[in-house]
Amino acid sequence: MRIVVLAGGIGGARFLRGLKSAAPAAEITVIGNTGDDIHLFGLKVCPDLDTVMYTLGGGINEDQGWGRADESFTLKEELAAYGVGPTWFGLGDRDFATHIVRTQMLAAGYPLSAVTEALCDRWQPGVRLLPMSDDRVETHVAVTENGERRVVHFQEYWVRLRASLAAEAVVPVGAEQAKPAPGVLEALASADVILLPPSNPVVSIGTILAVPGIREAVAGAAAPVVGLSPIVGGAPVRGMADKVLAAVGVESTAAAVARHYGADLLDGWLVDTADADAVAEVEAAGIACRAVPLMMTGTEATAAMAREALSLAEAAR
Ligand code: GDP
Ligand code: FO1
Ligand code: CA
Repeated sequence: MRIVVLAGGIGGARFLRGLKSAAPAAEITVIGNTGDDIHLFGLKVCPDLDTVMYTLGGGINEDQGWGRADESFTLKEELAAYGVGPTWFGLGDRDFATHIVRTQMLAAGYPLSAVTEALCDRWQPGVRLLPMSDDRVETHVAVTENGERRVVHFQEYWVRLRASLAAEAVVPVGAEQAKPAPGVLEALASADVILLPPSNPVVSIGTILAVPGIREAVAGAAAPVVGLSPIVGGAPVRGMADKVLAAVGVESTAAAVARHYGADLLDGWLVDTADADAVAEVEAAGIACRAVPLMMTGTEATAAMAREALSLAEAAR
């Protein structure tokens, strides 16, 4: 079975761990979000690709959900001693090595997809990890800070500002000109199932779908498309997805996110048992829906979610 997953960082990565356990024989292709990418200290950092790679490869900081386990921050402290920032972004010593290798390969002319494959040679994530695009896409957020309207990089909004200001607009800069990375459209066309894990619907999956051709390929694929709600009981399980959902005029409810993706894209949608009330509303929108436990408390609970998603896909086929 060929499964394609559109993934952001922490939610996508944790779901993939459960999916691998639920479907050990499946050939899994991950289309990763690169809109969170940022250039720092002359290096290209790809947080969502790295979160998937480290989580599935056994190198993740489990408590945090991002960055390396057993990390130190000597380099960051030395840079700060020179007055070189940003100080608000926590790049660790072990993590720096990944960004140095990536930047060196990009400078030598390799596309991001080839670089990601090379990095995965070390981590062996057990999935084929493709960036959504080899072209540069960077999500920016418009905010009003101290009475002044300005646009900040998504990481600055998320990490420095902790999404404490209203997101007035979320713009995936460069997405319109970007092309899907090699293998992305082919994987979608030949998939048996396409899954949208509980990832951020705006800045993770929304950004992937904003690359021209990808949304069309998902909606037009022969395979059923099933998503899992990242919103449980009217709020994001983790993070501040409600802030960026508000920017696109979507309420933070499991049903509103399903309607935002739309019946043209989704065949099925899983909501948490806490949102069982939403099932009728989602089905009325033309999307098959079931309420099942959706808290990724461990690999077994997450594998059960993956099995429910595959079962709903089978029913929606
Ligand atoms: P990020 O790139 O690190 O922000 O990660 P993603 O975009 O992949 O996913 C973040 C989303 O996953 C957030 O909106 C959370 O609400 C959601 N999420 C995190 N943990 C869980 C969980 O256990 N269950 C569900 N249903 N959603 C979760
Ligand atoms: N998230 C934070 O909240 N604070 C950080 O300092 C931080 C650093 C960081 C470094 C590398 C990396 O791959 C991820 C990092 N993240 C950090 C997580 C990342 O910003 C977010 O998970 C997502 O991009 C939000 O969707
Ligand atoms: Ca992310």
